[in-house]
Amino acid sequence: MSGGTVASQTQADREEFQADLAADNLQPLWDIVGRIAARAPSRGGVPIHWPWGGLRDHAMRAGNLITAEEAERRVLVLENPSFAGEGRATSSLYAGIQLILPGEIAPSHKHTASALRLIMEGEGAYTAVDGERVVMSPGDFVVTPSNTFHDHGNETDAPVMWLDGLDVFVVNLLNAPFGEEYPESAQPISRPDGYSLERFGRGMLPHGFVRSEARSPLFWWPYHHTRAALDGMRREEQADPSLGLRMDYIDPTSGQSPFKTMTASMSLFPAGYRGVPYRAISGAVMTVVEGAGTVRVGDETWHVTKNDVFVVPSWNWHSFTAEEDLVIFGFSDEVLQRHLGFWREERDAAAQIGIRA
Ligand code: 1HN
Repeated sequence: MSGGTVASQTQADREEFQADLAADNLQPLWDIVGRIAARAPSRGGVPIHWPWGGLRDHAMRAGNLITAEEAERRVLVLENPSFAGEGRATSSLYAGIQLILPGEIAPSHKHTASALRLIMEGEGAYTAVDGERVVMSPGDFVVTPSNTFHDHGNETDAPVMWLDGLDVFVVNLLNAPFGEEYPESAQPISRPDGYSLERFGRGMLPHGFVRSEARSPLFWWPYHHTRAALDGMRREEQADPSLGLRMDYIDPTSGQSPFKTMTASMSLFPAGYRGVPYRAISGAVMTVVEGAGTVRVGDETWHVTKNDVFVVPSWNWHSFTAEEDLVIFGFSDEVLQRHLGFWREERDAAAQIGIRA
């Protein structure tokens, strides 16, 4: 016997066989294996850049057409053209620009999906999580852990906008979504504004505190703290050749990302920085918090400035160049990929030793 062809085999026989299989809910693996078990990642979406001017204009236009109450959340979803109609920014991440106008409330609800926010414009709107409000400023990072009631309100006289990130597609992959409206638009508040930062954000824990696996008790990371941490790092450390000076947000009671599904970080690229190309298996959504520079992702090159949003899909080479001090917020599925044992990253070794420009 040799491993040759099967005798007396025609295309028609195969097609008939395939039809018979399909009728019994079966598929020949040899036809679909390339689709279901690829040799390398290629379905992370395309690199894409949304300049802030357009995002802001569209968001303000939405503000004239629908209320936050009516919309429940007035959000423009950042959709990767690779996933048209699906609302995905990357294969696993959801991102959107949320606008809340003066006097509005985005009504309280909860759901399985976890959410993160990075404030882009406007000072003084609040988000309420589990009986506590935080009053937010640009650059602040706020999280809504899985299954916690949350509502947002703007009692100021200016619009407030932020970047939302959610793990809805991970939840949906596992068919695990549940959700519930709170009976009133705003949940009752039982603690002073920002109290969780006092209790959990100072390197101490209330005596006897019992950690819940499911959620970070800290849910607000003010930008002035983040920026001070990056400035300290800059004084004392060498920037990573690809990642600049990067700090990751953590749940202080676990030392890990506040989510099991998403990693969030803030990176400083000092003026004049020229990064070495890097790629990782985690797809990411990023936004410029301060400064300006150039971002290369795959075959794309963008000049980026404050509040621009862009997608770095999984396994795409990318690099950063800073004209002036450039601060970039990013979130990705890194923590999940690491937990699953899928993590991979690479640096362009040739560029690192100066063979390539
Ligand atoms: C959600 O609850 C918010 O709470 C924003 O602000 C975006 C997208 C999908 C599902 C739930 C919010 C969302 C969302």
